[in-house]
Amino acid sequence: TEKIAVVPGSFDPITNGHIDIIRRAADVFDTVYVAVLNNSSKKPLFSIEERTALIKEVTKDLPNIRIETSSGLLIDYAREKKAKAIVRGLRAVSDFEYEMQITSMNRVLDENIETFFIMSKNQYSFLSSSIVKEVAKYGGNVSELVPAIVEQALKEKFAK
Ligand code: COD
Repeated sequence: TEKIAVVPGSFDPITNGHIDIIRRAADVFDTVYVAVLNNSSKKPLFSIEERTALIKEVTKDLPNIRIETSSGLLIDYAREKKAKAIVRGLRAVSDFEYEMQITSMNRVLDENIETFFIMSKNQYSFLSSSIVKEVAKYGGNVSELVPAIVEQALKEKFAK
């Protein structure tokens, strides 16, 4: 049977760290849904449409991934997609507490969907969308951290 996973996130914007996790998930699972969701504790810089378009562009060489958005609960989305797994990335120890919380909550909501963690590559373990936005806002060079098209989108956003 087809093994389906969901890689959820706010992706505001997608970074090389996210891309690494998506690629590695796509290597293990038959189909990977990248779900662009709202994190109610974050105020996004890019709209859902902009974030989705950037992800589509930088992952277009991967045949087995689908990029979608959803405004509801992650677990409902995962169930709807018949996903067996939610895949999350783990960077430093600082991610652990938060990831434990959402994993436990999602397990209460549906105990049949597993959460899998992929450890970040060393070179990306301190990379986050927030850091990228902070650096780009003040005109710093983010070309090692995000694809060129994302770098361009950040420039345009902060030029306004
Ligand atoms: N290296 C490896 N992994 C990374 C890196 C990196 N450099 N940067 C980010 N990641 C991983 C993150 O650890 C995460 O697993 C994923 O990439 C996405 O990260 P973000 O920051 O874009 O996404 P989050 O953490 O804001 O996503 C939170 C959700 C949107 C998934 C969450 O808020 C959610 O599920 N919202 C929907 C409503 C819901 O169901 N809420 C209840 C949850 S209990």
